[in-house]
Amino acid sequence: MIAETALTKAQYLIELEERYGAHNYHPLPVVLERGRGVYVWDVEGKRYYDFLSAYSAVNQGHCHQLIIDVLKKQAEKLTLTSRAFHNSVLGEYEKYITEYFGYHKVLPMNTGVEAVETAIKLARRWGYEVKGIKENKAKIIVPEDNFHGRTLLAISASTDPSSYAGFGPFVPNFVKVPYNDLSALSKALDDKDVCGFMVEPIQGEAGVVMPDEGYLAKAKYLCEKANVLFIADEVQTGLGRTGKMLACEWEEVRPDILILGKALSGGTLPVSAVLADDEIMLNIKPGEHGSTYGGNPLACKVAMAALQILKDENLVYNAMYLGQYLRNELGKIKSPLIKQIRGKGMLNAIVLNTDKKDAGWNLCLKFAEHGLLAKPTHDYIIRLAPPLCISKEQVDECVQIIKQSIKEFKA
Ligand code: IF1
Repeated sequence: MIAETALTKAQYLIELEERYGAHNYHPLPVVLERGRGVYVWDVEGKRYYDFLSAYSAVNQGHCHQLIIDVLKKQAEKLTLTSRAFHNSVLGEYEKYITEYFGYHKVLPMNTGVEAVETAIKLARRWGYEVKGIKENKAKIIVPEDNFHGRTLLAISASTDPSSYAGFGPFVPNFVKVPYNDLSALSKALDDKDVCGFMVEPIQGEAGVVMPDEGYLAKAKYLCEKANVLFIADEVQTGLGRTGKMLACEWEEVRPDILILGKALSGGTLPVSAVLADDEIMLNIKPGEHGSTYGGNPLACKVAMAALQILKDENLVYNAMYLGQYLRNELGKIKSPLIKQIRGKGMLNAIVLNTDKKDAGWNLCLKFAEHGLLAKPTHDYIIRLAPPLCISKEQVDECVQIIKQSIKEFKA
């Protein structure tokens, strides 16, 4: 038993998680109970700016009314049939999303990592059926320091021991090359057994790491030359986050396989998708891949609303414009603690000039004290990624919070 009386409500709820939940996370000591737009409130009623946006899942803002309305309405009607039967929303959604992104077909899944798995299966199948790779020989090239999720396949692609160590044996045939290194990629592409190159246009977990301008476009060109599929993991960078609908658009790259997730549901339920043309998609036949919840009518309705909002509310432009403004304003803060401000659109990071392991964590505690939530990655990098519906006035207020926090901060 955990005695409720001696603790604050927040402490009690944290205790419960600690006691009964697996210890696979180390959250900031804030317990949230409500959200709206760019704001979240904790159980004591304190309001915060959300500068994590559930790792970019709530680009449209928390509890967007239109998404909630659509969700409620469809939830009263029909939520899940499985794919054993047709449902009255799936086809409409498939038409909508393929026209939205300009692909022949979509394969609906739930979480981001499932969409990653799907993309790899598609690429391998294409490798065998179309490219003519010998059975079980297909290879996938991935950059180092990638993050694609937590399944055995995704961690097999990882070069971060905190993701993969102690979980082997791993899925074979991932070829790892340095990110942003075209000559390493080019060499790896010489191998005729390679069927795909999977890349994040900006590496999120690595700390908002941006490749040099031209990297994606040249990588795409090299892939085409080598008859290898260019697979973009836009689970985090897609759907307006970086100031374009897709981050690949910054270099006018059209991925052969496009992976989406997170904000596809505006933070309401796990909805992911893989988009590709027929030559790739139709190599998977009935019974060869799927998921109980993938393509459920509730998810389909929500996804259409979530995508429509990005356009109707001009959120992509807002992300580009205010992202630039945010970096500019942060750049004016004079502090020896700040090493670099970087990012694209509303996917940004402050890199701290320190070797103290808990500096990022402690600064985020300061932010929280002043009403802004963010989370450090790799100890000294703080990601700043608010919902895309943020206003200029709100950005101004947040810059003041960040400025004040840094001023008060003692590493
Ligand atoms: C966690 C980071 C973000 C992703 C890309 C696929 C997935 C993700 C590019 C899998 C997921 C998450 C998951 C979250 C932390 C997080 C994250 F900090 F690790 F790097 F977003 F920045 N591809 N990213 O970023 O999607 O299966 O989770 O739906 O707690 O693990 P998922």
